[in-house]
Amino acid sequence: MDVRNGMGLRPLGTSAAEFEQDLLSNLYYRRGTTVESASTQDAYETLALTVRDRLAERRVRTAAAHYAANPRWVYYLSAEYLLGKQLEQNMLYSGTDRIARIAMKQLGLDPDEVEGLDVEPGLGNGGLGRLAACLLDAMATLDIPAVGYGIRYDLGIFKQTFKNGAQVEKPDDWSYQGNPWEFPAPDDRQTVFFYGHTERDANGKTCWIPGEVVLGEPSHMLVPGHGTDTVNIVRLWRARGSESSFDLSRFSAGQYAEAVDEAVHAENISKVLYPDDSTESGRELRLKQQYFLVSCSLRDIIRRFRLRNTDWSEFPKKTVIQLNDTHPTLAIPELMRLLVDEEGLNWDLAWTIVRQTFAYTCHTLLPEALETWSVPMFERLLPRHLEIIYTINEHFLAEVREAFPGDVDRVRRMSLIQEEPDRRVRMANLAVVGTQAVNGVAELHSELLASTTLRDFAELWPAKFHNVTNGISPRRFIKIANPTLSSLISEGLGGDEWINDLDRLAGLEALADDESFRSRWRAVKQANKVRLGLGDPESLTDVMIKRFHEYKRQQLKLLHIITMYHRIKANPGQAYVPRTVLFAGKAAPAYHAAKHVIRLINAVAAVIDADPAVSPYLKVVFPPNYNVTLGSLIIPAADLSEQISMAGKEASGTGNMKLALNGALTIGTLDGANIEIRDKVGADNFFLFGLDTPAATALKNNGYRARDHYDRDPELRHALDSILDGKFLGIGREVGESLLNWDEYLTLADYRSYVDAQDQVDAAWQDTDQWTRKSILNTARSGFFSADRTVRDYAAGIWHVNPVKVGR
Ligand code: 7GP
Repeated sequence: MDVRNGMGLRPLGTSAAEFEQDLLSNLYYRRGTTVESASTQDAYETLALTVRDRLAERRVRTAAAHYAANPRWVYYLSAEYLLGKQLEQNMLYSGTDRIARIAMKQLGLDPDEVEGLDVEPGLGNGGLGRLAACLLDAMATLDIPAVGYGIRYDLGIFKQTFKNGAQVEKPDDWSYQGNPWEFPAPDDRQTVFFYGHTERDANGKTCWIPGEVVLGEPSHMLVPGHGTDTVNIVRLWRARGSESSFDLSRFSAGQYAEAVDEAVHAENISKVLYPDDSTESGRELRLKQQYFLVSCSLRDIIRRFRLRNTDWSEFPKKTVIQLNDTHPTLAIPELMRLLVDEEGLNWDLAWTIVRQTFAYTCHTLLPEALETWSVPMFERLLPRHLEIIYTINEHFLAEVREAFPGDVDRVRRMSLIQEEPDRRVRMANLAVVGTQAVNGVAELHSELLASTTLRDFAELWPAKFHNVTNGISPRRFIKIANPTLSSLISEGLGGDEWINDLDRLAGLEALADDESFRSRWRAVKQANKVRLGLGDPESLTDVMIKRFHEYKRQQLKLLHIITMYHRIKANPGQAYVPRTVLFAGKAAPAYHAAKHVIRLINAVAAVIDADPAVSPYLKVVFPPNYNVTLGSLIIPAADLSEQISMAGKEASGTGNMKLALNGALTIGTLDGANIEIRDKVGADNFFLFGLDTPAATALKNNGYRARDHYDRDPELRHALDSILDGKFLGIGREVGESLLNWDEYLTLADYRSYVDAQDQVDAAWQDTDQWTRKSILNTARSGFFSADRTVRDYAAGIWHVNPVKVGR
C-alpha cells in the first residue's frame, strides 16, 4: 500500500542527483534562500528536512499499517529521553548517508561543517533517559507499535563547564535555533488541571473543581527502525498558558510583568529538566511536571484508543503502559479518575482495567532515590488523586491484612502512605500495587529488589516480579559511534547483518587468534584515540564515564591515580605502563560531595601535568559536559572500562555494556550488569575486584571502620594523607575527611583489592597480543546486551505484544 502514491505524490528519489534537487527545493521553499546566499544554518536545516522527508514517508505508511492492524500498543512513559543527535542516525536509517554527502559536495557545501550544527537534545540526566532512547530505537527496529511520551523541556540537562576546576552549570537552550526534527501537533493539545477541591454531586459522584488550567502542546520526533520501514514517534509535551492567562487589562494599565504572570507560571512546568539522578528533589514544580506528563499522555492514549475501539474492557488488550521508574506513576490514579469520575465505570471494573494496563520498571536500589511526596503538598496540588490513592490503599491494605493476619508492621511498611516522621505518598509502593508487572534492570538488581527494597511486595505477589536486563542500541553505540570498527567487523563476518542480530558477533571469536585481524583491531582502537584527541595512542586509555555519585566511587579511581603518582615519584627511573585516565560526567548541582570529587580530580590532573617526572606515564583528562555525543567519541577509544560501584548499589549500568561492545576490558565489582558481562565475556577477560553484595552488607552491619584500612595500608594512608594535607592545590579535604571518617560506600575497604587488580591490568597490557585477543572476545561476546534482546524480553514476558510489519 503506497499511501504516498495514493495521494498523488511523487516518490522521493534515491539517487544523489535527486537528493540534490530536493535539497535545493527545500532550501528555496522552506528556508526562502538559495545555495549562493545560504548560511551554514540554512544548509543544516535544509539537509535535516530533506532527510526527514524520507522518513516522513515511512511514518505515514507506518501509521496506516498500525491503524489497519488495531494492535496492542506499547506506550512508554518517561520523564527523560536522551535521544542523542538525530542527523547521523536518520541519514543511516533512511539510507541517505552516502547520497546526502555527495549532494552536499556537489552544491559546494562542506558536509562536516553542515552536519556539525546538529544539536543533541539533552532531555535526560543519565542511564534512565538513555535507556528510554535505546528501547524506542529497538522497538521500532523490531516493528513493535509504540509511542514514547515525555516532556519537551525548554532547557535540557545543564551544560557543564569548569571554573578553577569546579563544576559550573550553564543553561542548555538546546532548541533556540529551532529543531528541524520536530513535528508540532497543535490539534492534539490537551488541557491539564491543578489545585482546587473536590465536590460530590446528588448522585454521590465526585468531581474535581480545579484551581489552575494549563495547556499541553505536543510535538513529536520520528523514531525510525533500522532495516525496516517502521517509523514510530516520541511525543513530547510543552506547557502553555490557556487563552485567558494573558491579562489584557493589566497590560493596558502598564503592568507588563503581572499581565503575563499566569502564562509564565504555566510555562514554567516544562521550562527545565530536573538535574537529579537518584536523589529526590522534593519540589512542587517537579510533581507538577509529573502530573502534566501523565495527564496529557493518558488523554492522548485514550484518544488513540477511541479511533478504533469503543469498549473499555478492550482497553488493556490494546494498551500496555510502561512506567519508566516512578516519575510517571501518577498515571495510575489519573486513569482511575478518568474511568470512574469521567467515564462512570464502577471502581472494581476500573481497578481491574488499570492494573492490567500498567507495568513498572524500577531503576534504583538507593532508598533515598525512592520518590515520596508530602501529603499536604500533594493534597493541595492534586486533591482528587489523593482521595483515589487513599481508596486504593484501603482496598490494598485489606488484602495485606488478609494474607498476613496480625502483621501490623508489614501493613505499616506496605502502606501507600508513610506516617512517620511525616505523612508522605510512597510512589514506588503505588507503582507496584497498580501494575501487572514490576521489573528490575539486571539479574542482581531484580533479585535485590525482591529480597530487600520491595521484599514485602514480592512476598505477597511473587509472580509479579520480573527481570529484564538492560541493553543498548548497537546502531548508535557501535555502528554510528565506531564506524571503522564496524567496517572491520563486517569484513570479518562477511556482512553487516550483525547490526540487527548482535549475537552474530560470536563469529569474531574465530578471528581473535588471527594475527593480522588483531593488528587491524589494534589500529582501529589507536585511530579512535587520535580522533578523540588523546596524545599518545600507545597509552592505555582508562575511562570512567558516568554521572558523579558517591556510590559509583569516582573517589576510588582517584585514590588509585594518586597511588600511581606516588609510585612514580618514589621510583622515577622505572618503566611504567603509560596510562591516560579519562573522566567524564556531571554532578547534580546541589550534590556537594560529588562536586568536591570533580574539583579534586581536576586538581590532581593539574598537579600531575605539571610534574615532568610523572607526566610521561600518567595523564588525567576530564573533558567537560559529558553527553551522548561525547560518550560516542570516548567509548570507541577506551581500553579499560571502570565499573567500580559498591556492590549492591548500581542497578545495572549501561555504559559498561557500550564499552565492552567496543572492545574495552572491564575492571569491576560484582554489581549490576557487570556480573552478566563477566559471565558472557569470561572471567579471564574481565578484571574482578572488591567485596560482593553479601560481604559488603555484612561489613556495614558489623560496624565498618574506614580508619582501620587507613591504619593498616601504607599506600592507602599515603594517598589519603596527601589529600588531607592539601598536596593537590589545597583542594579535596572534604573528600578525604568523608572517606576517613565515614566512607558510606566502602571505598577504603575495596582499595587494596582494586589497586591489586589494576596491577594485573598493567601486566596484561604488556602482552599486546593477549590484550587484543581479550578485547576482540569482549566484543564477540557482548551480543546479549543489544537493546533488541531487551525489547524481546519485555515483549515476551511483560507486554505480550506482536510486531506489525509495515508494507511497501
Ligand atoms: C539508572 C541506574 O543508576 C543505572 O544503574 C541503570 O543502568 C539505568 O538507570 C538504566 O536502567 N538510574 C537512573 O538513571 C536514575 O535516574 C533514578 O534513577 C531512579
